Amino acid sequence: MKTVLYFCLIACLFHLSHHLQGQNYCNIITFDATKEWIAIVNFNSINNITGSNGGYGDYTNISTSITQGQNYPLTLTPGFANNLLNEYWKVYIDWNQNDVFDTNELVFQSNTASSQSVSTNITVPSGANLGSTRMRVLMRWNEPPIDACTIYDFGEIEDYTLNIVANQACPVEGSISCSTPSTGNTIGANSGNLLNNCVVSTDNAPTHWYVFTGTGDSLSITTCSANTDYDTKLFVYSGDNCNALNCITGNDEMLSACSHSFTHSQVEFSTVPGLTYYILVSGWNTSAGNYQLTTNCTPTSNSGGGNNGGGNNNCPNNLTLNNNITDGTYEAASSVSSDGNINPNNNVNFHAGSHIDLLPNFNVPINTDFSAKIINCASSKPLPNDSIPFSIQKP
Ligand SMILES: [Ca+2]
Ligand SMILES: [Ca+2]
Ligand SMILES: [Ca+2]
Repeated sequence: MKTVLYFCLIACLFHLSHHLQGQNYCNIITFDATKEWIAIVNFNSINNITGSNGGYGDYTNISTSITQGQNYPLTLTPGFANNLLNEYWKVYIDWNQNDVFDTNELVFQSNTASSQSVSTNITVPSGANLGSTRMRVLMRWNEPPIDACTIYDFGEIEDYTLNIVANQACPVEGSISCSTPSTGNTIGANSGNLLNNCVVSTDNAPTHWYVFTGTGDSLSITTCSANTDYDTKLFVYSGDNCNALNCITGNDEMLSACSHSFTHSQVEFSTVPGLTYYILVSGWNTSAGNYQLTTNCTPTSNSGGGNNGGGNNNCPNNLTLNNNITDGTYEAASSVSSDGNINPNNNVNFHAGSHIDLLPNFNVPINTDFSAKIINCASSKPLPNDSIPFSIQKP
């Protein structure tokens, strides 16, 4: 029945390649949208009701504004000429605005074929580039669309424009990576004074925000540089969005560790793969100026024996701590999911390969056990999430 439609191959190829001329995005070629098509695209303020567009609907003149870090519902509805048919969907958004729908920019794919509407929620990445970009909706009969560009047989594609705007609680300058320095100037920037103190006071200085997606490495970030010309502070938070951030670490002065100025700052912490970290470049009191952020990622390694090589997230067989701790048994401290200090009287979570230090004033209740829960590690001895005892060395 549908084979006859392949006869229009040449005509359709010509038609669509002509239709898409002048666009930077990959061309798309569909063969037939006479039996089924994209009928409704509903995303934030977009509610576009259409019939068959002959395989491609260019609705880039229709746009909606969406905010970094926020969620938006998306509902897609197929339309049919006659019988209901089962359709698969994919949606891409070019978050980094490089005119390519990268594989990690697939924001939705339906798992089953359906003749009904499908719905999902789209989260705008905190590090999505600000400004105008493209959303592409693909619908294909009976089989999932292969990618954002590949030729297929029955269905339709529609393009829309999205305007990415900053979250005013933490307007993000961009993403930082493991090894590429970032430079900026905070003079005249928004203040980050809505946040609670995080290790050091947050003050009222103008701020810049960055995001970093966890790699599992230990990440160090410093403003120590000849290109930094003011008294900086650095803060690191994690969270789903910047309206609900958790303090990871903060620093004001590097002191003698920075050869350029003792007022520059440095933080280091273990990252959880895939977790979003918010990096706040701030200043002491109301200080502002030029800065250079230098980043360095190193595979994490724990302080004890038994780890099967650094950075591979294998569960360690045992851990030892080389700290100046008095004899006795110990109650573990607050959950830490990264390198850091253990605070008194809590239990400890940390990631395989993390390094932890006990503070000199670590509280040691008598007759209590000290244990750590190893999470996010790969081997079976001990099992992930098993608690294993620390071996504490005598001073
Ligand atoms: Ca349509
Ligand atoms: Ca892209
Ligand atoms: Ca400082």
